[in-house]
Amino acid sequence: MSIDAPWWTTAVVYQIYPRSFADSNGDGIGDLPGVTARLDHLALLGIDVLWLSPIYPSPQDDNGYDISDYQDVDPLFGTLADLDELVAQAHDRGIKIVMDLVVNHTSDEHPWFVESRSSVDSPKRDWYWWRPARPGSQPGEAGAEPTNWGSFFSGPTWEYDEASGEYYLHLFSPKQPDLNWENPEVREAVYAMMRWWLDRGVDGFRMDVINMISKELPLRDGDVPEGAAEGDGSPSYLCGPRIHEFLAEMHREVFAGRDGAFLTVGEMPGVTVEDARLFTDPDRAEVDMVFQFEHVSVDQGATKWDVLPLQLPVLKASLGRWQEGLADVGWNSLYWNNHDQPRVVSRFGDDGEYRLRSAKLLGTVLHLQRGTPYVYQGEELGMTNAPFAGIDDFLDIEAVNHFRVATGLGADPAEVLGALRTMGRDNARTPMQWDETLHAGFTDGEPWMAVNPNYTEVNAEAAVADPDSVFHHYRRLIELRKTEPAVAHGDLTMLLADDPVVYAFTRRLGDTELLVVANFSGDPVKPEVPEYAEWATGELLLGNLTNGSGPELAPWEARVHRRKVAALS
Ligand code: ISL
Ligand code: CA
Repeated sequence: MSIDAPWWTTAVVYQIYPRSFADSNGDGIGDLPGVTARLDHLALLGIDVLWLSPIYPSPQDDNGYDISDYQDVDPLFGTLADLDELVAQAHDRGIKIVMDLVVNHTSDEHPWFVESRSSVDSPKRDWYWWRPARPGSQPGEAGAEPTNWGSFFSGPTWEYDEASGEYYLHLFSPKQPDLNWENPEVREAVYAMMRWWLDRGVDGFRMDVINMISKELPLRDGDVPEGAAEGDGSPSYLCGPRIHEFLAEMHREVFAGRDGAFLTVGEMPGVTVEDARLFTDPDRAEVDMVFQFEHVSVDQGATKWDVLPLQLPVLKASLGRWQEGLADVGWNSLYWNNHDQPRVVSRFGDDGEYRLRSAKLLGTVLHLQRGTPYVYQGEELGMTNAPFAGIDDFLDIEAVNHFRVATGLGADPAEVLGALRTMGRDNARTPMQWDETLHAGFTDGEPWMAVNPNYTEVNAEAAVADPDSVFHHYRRLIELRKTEPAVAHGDLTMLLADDPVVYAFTRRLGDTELLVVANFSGDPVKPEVPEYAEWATGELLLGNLTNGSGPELAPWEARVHRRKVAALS
């Protein structure tokens, strides 16, 4: 069957967080030669694209998401020549490279910002968001900030610059000032930089918080949620009035008319299905797909630190709505994990007795949906959250600031720590577990962050050697996307919406129908799927138990069945 669809509809992307992937020179920090040396692991897994988290020169306030030079490599990670070598070696293996594009903000040490801050008359003053103090208040005093917004990393979004008597905007850390996309010079500089990377041979971009680049003018106070110290500025900066215009312009200026097969994915906290239809409609030429956040917020309350138990029907309803919403227009990205999320086997699975089985189940449920799957380093091994003993074990700026501010306001330190252990981003950032030698084979030196002690059991070498491992299950899932067209292109129908433990859906393309059934619990269950007895005696395309059969699913069992049906005309 020949299907006319973009190349990335059958692709799988693997995300690397370079600092935690593989260290080649013993300084304890992962680097580019380390990645290159491990490309065969990725080739064996069968992925098509590698997304590299930022490797640019950076003061590392937010581990590289604070960039001080967009057109070089931080010595921590290597050189431009190392990057060229990685691109060449990846291309040799048929793997594309997607760079992280962090252009909502720069580092405060980027020459653009240094120049901007140097004087109110600087030609680059307007490249960032400078504002005077709130009328009637004393510049620099608490409450004098131009708006009442709280930042993602605690504290106000405004930093006072004594020299000029004005404030600059930073939605994230004070070392991450927001660029002013209203200024056409900013946009042109960003597009030129993107073209430079494509000319160098990279294959696309993952665009950091790209739905925050258009701010609604004038900037104004946000509502203050109950119990919060600061206002919610998000209505002013999420999917602002010019966001579609900017992304269409970016596409025109950077990609239009260029030969090659590229991938663009926009990270978009707070994006709705309706917005995403517009962003990913091929006729509008903005981005290929977006990262939405709804399904990784179902276990969170008013803030991410307000941890709620997973309710499977809520998760299913969310993912099901995105499947339906982007069925006829646009395209989904599919992910459980990235460098900002806790490990999924600890979050939605069982990282104890059923670690292997539940990790495979989660991979199955995700990869059998319609969209482009993303695998985050270590997910293919079933890596788990880390046993952080105390606050000193947390290194992420978000965690460190949250602990300081929350306990300063009187929160119980034990409770704050509990939330950090469950939701903290550090869980994703412990070093990749390669083998059972000291520091899991990640480094010959002292790792920048402690290795999860379970590496003696959970590591790539053991997983590759074991045909029943999570690794080989992911390898089979990735292969299935290429060999069974219904996986990439079939339509999707959710089943058993209210079932508290069974995740079930069908996929259909032509005369092929697939059924995915998965038991999200430690008890056996009979799925109430219509005609399941027949399905169960038919073809088992893939499962996470060697001998899965019969009408009942074992604890954390997942099955993919296939049957032939009358083709829809
Ligand atoms: O993890 C989060 C904090 O609760 C998210 O809100 C995260 O900050 C958001 O998804 C944006 O993430 C991206 O931009 C940040 C950077 O810290 C993250 O690592 C990056 O993925 C600022 O550049
Ligand atoms: Ca290193």
